[in-house]
Amino acid sequence: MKPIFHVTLAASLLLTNVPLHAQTKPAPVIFDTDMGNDTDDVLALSMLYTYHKARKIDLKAVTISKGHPYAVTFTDLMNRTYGLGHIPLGYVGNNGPTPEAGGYNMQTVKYTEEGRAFFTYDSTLAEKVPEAYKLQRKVLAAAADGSVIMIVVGFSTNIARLLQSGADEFSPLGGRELVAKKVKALYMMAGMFGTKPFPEYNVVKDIAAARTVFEQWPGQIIASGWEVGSRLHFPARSLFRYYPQLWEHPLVNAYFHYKKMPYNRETWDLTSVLQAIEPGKQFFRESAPGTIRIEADGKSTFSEGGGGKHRIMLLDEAKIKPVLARFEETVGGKY
Ligand SMILES: [Ca+2]
Repeated sequence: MKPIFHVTLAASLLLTNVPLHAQTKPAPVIFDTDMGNDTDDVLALSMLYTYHKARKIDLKAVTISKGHPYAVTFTDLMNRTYGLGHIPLGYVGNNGPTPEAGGYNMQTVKYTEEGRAFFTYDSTLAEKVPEAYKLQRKVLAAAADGSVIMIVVGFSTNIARLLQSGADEFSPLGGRELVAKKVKALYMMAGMFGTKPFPEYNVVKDIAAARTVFEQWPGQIIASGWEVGSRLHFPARSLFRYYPQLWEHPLVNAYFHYKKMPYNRETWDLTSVLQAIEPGKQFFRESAPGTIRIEADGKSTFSEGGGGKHRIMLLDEAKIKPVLARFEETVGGKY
């Protein structure tokens, strides 16, 4: 009987060879991105794929806030490349911010070498997917109360539209009530809270939407200001290690298109993903709660206290190395 026992034990170990965290239900996540304006969006999305495959999260939707249709086309190529082509996409529409093509979306999907195309793509996909805030409403309506983690690493356009939305086929609740009921926390890469603040890109491209969100969001907001990710430079060499396909992989292809290699890009968007999904590891500190305000010119300020529900992320010098190491792993598909 002994050998049989061992075989059975080995088989059962194989069957149960899943990480401990998989035993809890993965957290539903909505990722909102201005894909195409900088490479940190691509890296941040690949981190989410890693968490999704490890069943740490359930990536319910990726919504696009860049008003160029190839942002959707490229994001779909990314989803399919990672075997996640079923994850729904939403689009801000061609009237969204930054309607120019950007640095890699179109260049990557159309890329050829010696006449050979590397990728298949759907140039008209943006016309077929739902509007971003509608998809967000659909996901929120179907989720458990207080469960959804929202990560916004572009403009506030889509989530301002979500807040201002009315009852529809998905929910009788208005946007603000729906968010209050379903969203656990909103993690945003937005603003600049360091010394000599300036109007930060994600805010300044749609100031009205950013004001709407910071004034009306009913729940917690954890903001990663420009000053956090600008101190963390993604080691481009790790792409060679984790993505030996190089140009034949859309992530590397996009990274190579965006700037002349080699370069270690700032990791603004990755900081919000890391803090949203692994807050317990304390890669960053969070300030005491307070209020973020957006001035008319797009500058952002944060003041502690006053019963506010906003926090800003803080980075200690000693955490720079461990954060970068975690970025490399999770971008590279290693949980
Ligand atoms: Ca971004």
